[in-house]
Amino acid sequence: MSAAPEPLDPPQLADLPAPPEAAPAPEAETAARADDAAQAAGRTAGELARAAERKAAALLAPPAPTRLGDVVPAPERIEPDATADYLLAADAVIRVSADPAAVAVAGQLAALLRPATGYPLPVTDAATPVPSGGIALDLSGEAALGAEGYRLDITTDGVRIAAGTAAGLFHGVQTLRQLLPAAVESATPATERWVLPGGSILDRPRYPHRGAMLDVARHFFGVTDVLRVIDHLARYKLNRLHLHLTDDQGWRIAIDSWPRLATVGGAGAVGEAPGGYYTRADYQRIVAYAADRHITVIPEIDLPGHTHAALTAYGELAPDRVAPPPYTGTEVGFSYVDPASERTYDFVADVLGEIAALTPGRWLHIGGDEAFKVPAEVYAAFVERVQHIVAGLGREVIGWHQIAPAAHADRRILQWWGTTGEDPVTTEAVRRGARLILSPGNHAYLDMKYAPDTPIGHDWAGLIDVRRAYDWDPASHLAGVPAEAVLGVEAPLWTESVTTLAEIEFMLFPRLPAIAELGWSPRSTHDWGAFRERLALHGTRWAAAGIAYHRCPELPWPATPPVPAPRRPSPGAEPAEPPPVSRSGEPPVRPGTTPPS
Ligand code: TNX
Repeated sequence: MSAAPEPLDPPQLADLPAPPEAAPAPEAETAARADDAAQAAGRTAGELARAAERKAAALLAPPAPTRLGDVVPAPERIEPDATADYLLAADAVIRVSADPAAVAVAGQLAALLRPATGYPLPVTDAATPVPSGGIALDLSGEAALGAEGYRLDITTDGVRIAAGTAAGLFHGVQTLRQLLPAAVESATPATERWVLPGGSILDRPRYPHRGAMLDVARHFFGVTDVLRVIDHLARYKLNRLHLHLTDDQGWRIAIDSWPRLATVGGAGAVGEAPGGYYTRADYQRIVAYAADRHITVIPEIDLPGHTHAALTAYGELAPDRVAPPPYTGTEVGFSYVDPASERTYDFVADVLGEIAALTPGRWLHIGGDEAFKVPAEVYAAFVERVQHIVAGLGREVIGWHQIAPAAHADRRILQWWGTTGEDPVTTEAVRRGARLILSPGNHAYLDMKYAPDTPIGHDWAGLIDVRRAYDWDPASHLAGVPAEAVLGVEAPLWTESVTTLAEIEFMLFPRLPAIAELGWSPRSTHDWGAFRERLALHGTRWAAAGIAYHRCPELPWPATPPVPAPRRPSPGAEPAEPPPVSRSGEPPVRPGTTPPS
């Protein structure tokens, strides 16, 4: 078995070094002794006096509107302290360790908080950042927090986030954001007391792979849409964006050595929708934006099937050497590049080589699904050659679980999308060393409808309401697969019927946070009743951020979200807040989409 997920020994908050505490205010002491004590704690008497003032102000303030436990995904450990609520003041400073990656996170935090608070929130670096009435981001190298964990302490004197990595600080910032009043999501200054609930959180992910997939091939989504999806992933501590870049209906990335793939193969989409493709610069912009949010892009070139768009551009790759006309329908399984032609392997090597050169991440996804017309032995031999090409590029292979029968390749990963709880072929591949990402079609496929009347989406894997998205355990999902072979979870969004950003958001929210929680939170926190309460509170945040979401009946949405939604909800969504935006008009009906009943 190759590397197992990061070990999870259960640390206690007490196991970790305590944050540097401010010395308690020396009440009945002389000024000189107070100064000595203050200096011992690295603070002047004036600073201590201000800390005491802040403590008094916080005690007089109304309690924080958000509870420390209202975080999604649920943190590993929470210790609330009702006496320690913190009021963010207009003159608060963000102090951060003098490390470029940490300073970048501090800049992101300031950029998150400035629009709604209207506070300047200057960022300054320090050898050992302490809150001093503001927010400290401390890259302290606490090894027990792992590659992505963080510790958050909220006291009347400020907030301290400590982590061993910038990714950990970034995740801590997402938690901090969720603990502020929902109006923090507003793009314009809001009148609000920015009170945070006191206490401590210790948090680390259950799995190293927590992803979402966006199909940009069936319908094309431009760079700004993808960047916004990346923001959504970041909020919920996901760390992988899998881009399904090629399919029968469109090829979406420029390849210099095979230019017609994008210009010809990228021209169309499902139905009448416009095509499009990412230039190299576009793709690099997406990769860099994701990396700034500690998210790795996993590009997928689907092979040998789902390649009709490539064949329209280069007939030489087709078994009959004839370039077919474009395909705009939604059938699957009919196309393939010729596995018997050496030219096909030139194509694969050139394409994967160019993509690898643009992609800093370790993984190349080679698809492998639904190549129904390729005989089994030919298919396995093809996959083995492609695995070899990927290894030659210094990268690790991910493929849909159909690649299981092919010989093992070092560190290869299978992405399970079946709808049953067992599959001997996949189990056998795991026995030979493969590891798994779980995307069970009947729980994690966000292109499935929520309910029979959902205006867009499929139902071949069943209806997936929030409870169904949430109620499964990645560790025991596939019979015969040991828990150590599971790297994590991923929620794919196929876009045969999804045509706009609002529709993407409508399918992601509120289900994406459910999958995110399965990937991040310890199993001991798993509790549908508590989750639905916590998640429903986020509707107010999504409305404030202008995110379209489905107000599905299974969640206890707050009756009157206090923050108005600036954007029109997507078709089928209940209005996010009164006064309602008109739900005029029928949801769009497109080729390949079942009209709503
Ligand atoms: C199956 S899942 C597919 C996709 C479709 C999806 C629709 C997988 C690896 N292949 O080609 O878009 O179903 O739900």
